[in-house]
Amino acid sequence: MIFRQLFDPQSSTYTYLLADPASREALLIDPVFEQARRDAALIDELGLKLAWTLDTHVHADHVTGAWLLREKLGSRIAVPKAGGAQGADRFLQDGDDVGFGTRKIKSLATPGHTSGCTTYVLDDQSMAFTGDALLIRGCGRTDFQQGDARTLFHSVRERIFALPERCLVYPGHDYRGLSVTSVGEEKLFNPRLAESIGEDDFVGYMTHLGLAHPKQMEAAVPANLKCGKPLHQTAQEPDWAPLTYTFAGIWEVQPHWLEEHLREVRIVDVREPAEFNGPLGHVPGAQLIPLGSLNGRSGELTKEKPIVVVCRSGARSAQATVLLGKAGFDKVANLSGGMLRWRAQRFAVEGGTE
Ligand SMILES: N[C@@H](CCC(=O)N[C@@H](CS)C(=O)NCC(=O)O)C(=O)O
Ligand SMILES: [Fe+2]
Repeated sequence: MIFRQLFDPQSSTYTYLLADPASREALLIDPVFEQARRDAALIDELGLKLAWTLDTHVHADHVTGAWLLREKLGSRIAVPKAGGAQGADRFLQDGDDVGFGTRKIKSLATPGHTSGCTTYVLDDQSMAFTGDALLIRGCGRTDFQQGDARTLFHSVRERIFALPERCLVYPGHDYRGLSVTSVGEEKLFNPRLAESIGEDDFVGYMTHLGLAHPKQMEAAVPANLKCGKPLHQTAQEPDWAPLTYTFAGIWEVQPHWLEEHLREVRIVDVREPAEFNGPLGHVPGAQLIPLGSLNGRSGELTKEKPIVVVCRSGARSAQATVLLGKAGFDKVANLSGGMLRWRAQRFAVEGGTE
């Protein structure tokens, strides 16, 4: 199986990508709205087709990417029925399966952090995605969204701890830099829920957590009750060229587009002078500003025309797009593959040798 654990640093949320290598069908558990573009780029680069997004619960601290990914990629949305969210394609109940290729995920109702919390268990019980029911050496709070400590205690002890001890536990969040645990490990070492701890001890612990409400809660909960559909139109994707967004976070333009639109953009070549005038030559009309002096010389550029940045292979110019973005240029893209691909595709150059 193809498996990736992705992280949103803003909310400390984990998103999980699972895919069947033969059919290339994928699903995403707990995608984050602001990371939808990143997730879509990864899915594209791995050659996958996103069949489903699944949410473990109605999140209080971030907006789900479910709606946005359905818009972008045509994936379908599955949510726990008990969470009360509207606008999904499937409403899951305890025991329901969601398939991707030859594999499937089973819903296990594990309420307590919220009343609709669901743990998703892989068909061979090798992995469980516990959302905020069970965290690594911790658990989700129980002081809002119909949270209830006694209910959570029974969900973890009777349902999650009934899974095989070898089953890896992937949580919805981690606030300390931990990434994965197992059922056996949490049974022994969870300071709130280990098998040696009683129900009343747990309830007492949870009653006195004293946490401030999540900063995004007032905006996140209503948005998540609509599967992350925004109230207002979201920021436009760049439309000055058919750009692609890489998993590394870079906007790229293909050489054949640049060749047809040379006059509409400003081309900045960030190689060294010897390379610019060397055997590879340069794109006609390109201006030379070596990467090392780009920060100091970005004042020479105007914002009227979009900027396409070029180097030998596309690596230094990718870095240059980030520098220019920080300097306030919003229409910037990297020439995919740099001069090497430009030459390989036999487009015109100034200077250089045949
Ligand atoms: N400071 C965080 C708080 C996040 C928070 O409360 N997270 C919930 C999950 S939605 C939780 O259960 N946290 C458990 C904990 O912090 O121990 C924020 O503002 O987003
Ligand atoms: Fe949560």
